[in-house]
Amino acid sequence: MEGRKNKVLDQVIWLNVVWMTSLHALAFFAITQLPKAHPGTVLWEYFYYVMAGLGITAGVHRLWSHRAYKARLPIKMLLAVFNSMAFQNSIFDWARDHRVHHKFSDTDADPHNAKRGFFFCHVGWLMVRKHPDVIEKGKSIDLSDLYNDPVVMLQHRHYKAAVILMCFVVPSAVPLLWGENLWVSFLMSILRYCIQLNVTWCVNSVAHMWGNKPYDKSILPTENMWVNFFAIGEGFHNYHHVFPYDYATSEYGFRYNLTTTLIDCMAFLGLVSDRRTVNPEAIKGRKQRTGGLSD
Ligand code: ST9
Ligand code: ZN
Ligand code: ZN
Repeated sequence: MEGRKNKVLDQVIWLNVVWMTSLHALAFFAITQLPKAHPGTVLWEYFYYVMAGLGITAGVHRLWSHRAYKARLPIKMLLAVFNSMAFQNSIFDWARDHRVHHKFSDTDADPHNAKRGFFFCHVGWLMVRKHPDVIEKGKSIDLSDLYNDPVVMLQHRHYKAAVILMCFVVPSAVPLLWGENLWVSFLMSILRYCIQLNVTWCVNSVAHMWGNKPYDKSILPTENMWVNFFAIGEGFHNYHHVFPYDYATSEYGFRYNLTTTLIDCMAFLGLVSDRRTVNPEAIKGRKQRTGGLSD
């Protein structure tokens, strides 16, 4: 019944279907062109993947969506630039959807409700109009901190230009310095972008479907170390949904968590502060009360 209701409500945005299909087709073609790429270009795109990734994990996720730590202005500006490299919607839109995802996880009010199946929570949700519950219940979320953050609003206002420049133009232009062909360079940027999108989406799909639930067995999010590796520390998703305000997103601190390591380095340099953590006793208690080991 619920499934039927969703089907009736879905309004496909064909432009988005064409965009996502073309992006993936171009990315597959880019794989065939990998042997033509200069090793420097591949290394550069890997470096870009990590920077853009930090714009998501340390930036829009832990800093702006969850306020799990505080950052000084230059770091916020840097993270906003890194975030534009990732082209995953503006910090404002991403953080708004993500807060709604946490508050109404895996219900119709969750933008990427995993109960609607793998395809929907992975990418399908970006190809249809949002369920009315997302918009209706989303109104209950406090976004005043985002409205009052000049860095967030600046990026939101100039988002299209920021993305064209930082996700495509800059990464494709830099390899020309070591003699790379522009078309190959562009294809490598497309490949990096497409891989990063899919890795991020895996947190919504794979890490809401497969893995262990040591902290709360009654919810869908799981711990998934495969996702964690590629998502630079964001695969401890069962823990994260139980303790979303922990800046480390896991009870293991910097271990297996590149993003946490880098936030710790910035704290050591005095660039960030007020890292929020969870009392180990509270974690232990929660595990005993609601945890389970399998799905
Ligand atoms: C992308 C995002 O890929 C990926 C997010 C992944 C999140 C993962 C989280 C996991 C944890 C972190 C892990 C990180 C791992 C990283 C690893 C890296 C190494 N509340 O949205 P619209 C209202 S993006 C309240 O247009 P439609 C609001 O009034 C990919 N209200 O809805 C809004 O107006 P405005 C690239 C809300 O029309 C109005 O509704 N981007 C909320 O249904 C319309 O909003 C694309 O491809 C809310 N939550 O359209 C673009 N939402 O905005 C794709 C909306 O003016 N998106 N309202 O305030 C779209 O084209 C459209 O959004 C749509 C829906 C078709 C999907
Ligand atoms: Zn989640
Ligand atoms: Zn989160």
